[in-house]
Amino acid sequence: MNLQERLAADQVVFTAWSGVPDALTVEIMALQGFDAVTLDMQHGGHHEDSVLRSVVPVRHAGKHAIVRIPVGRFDMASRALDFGAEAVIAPMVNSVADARLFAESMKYPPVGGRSWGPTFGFARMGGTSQMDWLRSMNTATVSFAMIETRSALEDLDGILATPGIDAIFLGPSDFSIAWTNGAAINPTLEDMMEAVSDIAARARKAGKYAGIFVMDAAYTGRYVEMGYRFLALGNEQRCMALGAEALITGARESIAGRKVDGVDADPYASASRSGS
Ligand code: 3PY
Ligand code: MG
Repeated sequence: MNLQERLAADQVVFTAWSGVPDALTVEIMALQGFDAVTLDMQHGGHHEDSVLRSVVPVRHAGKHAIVRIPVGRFDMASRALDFGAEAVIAPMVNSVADARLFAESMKYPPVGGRSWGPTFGFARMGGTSQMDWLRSMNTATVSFAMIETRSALEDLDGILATPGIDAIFLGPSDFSIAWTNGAAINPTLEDMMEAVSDIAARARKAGKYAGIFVMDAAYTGRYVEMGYRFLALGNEQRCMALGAEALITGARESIAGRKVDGVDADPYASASRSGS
């Protein structure tokens, strides 16, 4: 199943978040247990060349390749699709006008104005007939409009009603900054959870999909209960930090209390005892 079919089937989809613009690193992320990898061009280091190269290991691992474009770079949305991405996440879609521009770049006529030229994507996605591609791609690709400001919230129904917008993706960090008028950054701010829940409900009611960036894995169940199905998890830094912490903790626990030739096997235990 492609990403759109999985979301239509109401499946939970977990995406890794990649900010290291290197196809070998993306390959490692793609080979973990995620369903998809999102290549981040907004705050991550990905750029056109790294996206062009990184879609390959993601698809090779049987995962969905997704790109988050920089703010307002709707030209890059079409290019990401031409490179073989299945979905594009556009940050800071703050109005119906933004949503229209995004949809225009994501969908072929008559829905939008995407220009023809899937130079890499056609072969990467197993295309066989240009007409089939033209006919199928408007539904097979997923456009996620990011909701992360007060103006986006005010225009939510219009954004959801925009032809060619398939889904919303909530950015809880920016949303918390907007929610508190710049007083705080707290992606799990309890005070905004009702709004976070309402956004998913309104998206689903409009027949669109809802996604969110999960900053704290413990909130995942709550988000799924609210109606979010597309859930973005950690980037390379977070995965490495968690993995390294688990490894080093496991190794320390394993040697704690053991002696080698009468000396503590745990170098940190001896070091702290000697005061160094
Ligand atoms: C946000 O939380 O603002 C994001 O953009 C997450 O990716
Ligand atoms: Mg954001």
